Amino acid sequence: MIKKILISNRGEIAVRIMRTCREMDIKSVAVFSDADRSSLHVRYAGEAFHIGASPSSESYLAMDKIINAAKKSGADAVHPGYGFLSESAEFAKKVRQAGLIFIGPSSHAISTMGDKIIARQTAIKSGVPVVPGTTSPVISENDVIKVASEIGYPIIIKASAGGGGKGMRLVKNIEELAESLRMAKSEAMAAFGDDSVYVEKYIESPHHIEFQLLADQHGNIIHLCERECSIQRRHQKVVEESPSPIISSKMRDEMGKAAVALAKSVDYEGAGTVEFLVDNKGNYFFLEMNTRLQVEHPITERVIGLDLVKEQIKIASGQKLAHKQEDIRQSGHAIECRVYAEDTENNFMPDAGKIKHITEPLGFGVRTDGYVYEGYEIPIYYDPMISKLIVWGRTRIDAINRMKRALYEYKITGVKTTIPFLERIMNEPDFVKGNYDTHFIQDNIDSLLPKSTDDNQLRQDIATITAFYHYYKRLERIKKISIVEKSHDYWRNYGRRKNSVRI
Ligand code: MV4
Repeated sequence: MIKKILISNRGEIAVRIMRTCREMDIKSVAVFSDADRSSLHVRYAGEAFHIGASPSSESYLAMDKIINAAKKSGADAVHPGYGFLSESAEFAKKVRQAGLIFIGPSSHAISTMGDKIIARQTAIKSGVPVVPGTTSPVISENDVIKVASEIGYPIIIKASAGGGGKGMRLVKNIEELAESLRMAKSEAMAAFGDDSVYVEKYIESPHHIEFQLLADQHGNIIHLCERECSIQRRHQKVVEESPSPIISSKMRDEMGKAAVALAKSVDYEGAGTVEFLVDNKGNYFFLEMNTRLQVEHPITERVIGLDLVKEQIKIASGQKLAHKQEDIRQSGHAIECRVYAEDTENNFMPDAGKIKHITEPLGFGVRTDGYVYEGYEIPIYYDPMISKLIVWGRTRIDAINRMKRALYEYKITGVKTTIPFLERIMNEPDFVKGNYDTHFIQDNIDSLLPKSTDDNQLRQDIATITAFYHYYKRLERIKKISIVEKSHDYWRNYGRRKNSVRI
């Protein structure tokens, strides 16, 4: 029995995990850095341990400090959340060596999937389709030229230690090849200390579609259907939805079975996600496997009706999955918007600072997973994501309309946020039609960012209003009457004052 869990994370995901702990009558332990003393995850937890300075390397990545805190607190288990140490095979191993339960898969599964070349080989062995390309690290320029002549240009060079787009290079023709290979290798070396790269055929306008898995310690694995994650900017997801507008039930079945087969081959345990690229002909290819709970897990929770953190904890305590594949069905439609403290008009620069005011959306079919409150100062040290807004609707269009309503209700002042940008995505005709791929934001950037002509219009309107204001003020002086009310909302008070006149 797990009675106490240390959450080795911060922000919204730490709070989200603790909420489930509370529902399961499990005590939660927070860890925090200098910058997070007044963070909500510290306030929400049963107890909290200060583990170091603000930089992650001193705190949320400091394995020994976290494990010491876990031992001191008497926790039975550690939940790593996402990011930070969640996909560190070494951390999983150290936690277990300390006699604690690591809520996640074996370090073997983590390291197998963390090495993208080994992951690709594992997918091939399990009969899961992969993009045509190399199955071992490429050594020389000639290796690359040889595979490129077999599979045809364009090709993509990827770092084996990478993932999420780091150390990737698109090669359109043989002339670009040598330089791109050098760049990919040096980028990989700088980012991961490992310059192994591999080659794939480049898929032109793919969809990014991922399958959620649950696997218990008794060899049972089920999939919880897909999430459509194609709406992203610079490899950062912005909007996710489930079901995907492009997946038929036949494809869902097939891809789900492929994902389960891959997980079986590494004796997977816990929650995991298998990512696929889907091309415009409906072919799907294994991309990566994420061995953690993901940011976008709530849309799956909403359409499937399961609390994924609760499932993770039950699995980690040795319980069997309570659901069979036949019991799993998507019900309705869920969309998630990620709200970032970023200035969309200034190249999405993070905008740290104090939250002056926040009103979160409420009402039927709306969920927010966040951690900021009025007066809270967003630290500069970590990810600028403030919250996730998740809505459900019976149909996709109901869900879109509900998301627009919820974004309208969402008010945050003090920092700039991506809320207006998300509203424009919800109003973009190709999004509404479900007609989009991974290039959506890039392809529609002009209508998604406020146009300078809008700004000019705004300036003109302000000038016109100002001119009228001064005109009426002069009339008031001359005629000794009141026209311009003090109230901002003049129309509400119209007719209440004896000496006001209609304008
Ligand atoms: C690709 C690809 C096209 N062809 N691989 C980007 C992140 C990393 N996980 C893999 N990525 C891609 N791999 C082949 N063979 C296009 C992308 C890609 C992408 C993938 C998913 C979501 C958004 C993306 C944006 C640009 C490129």
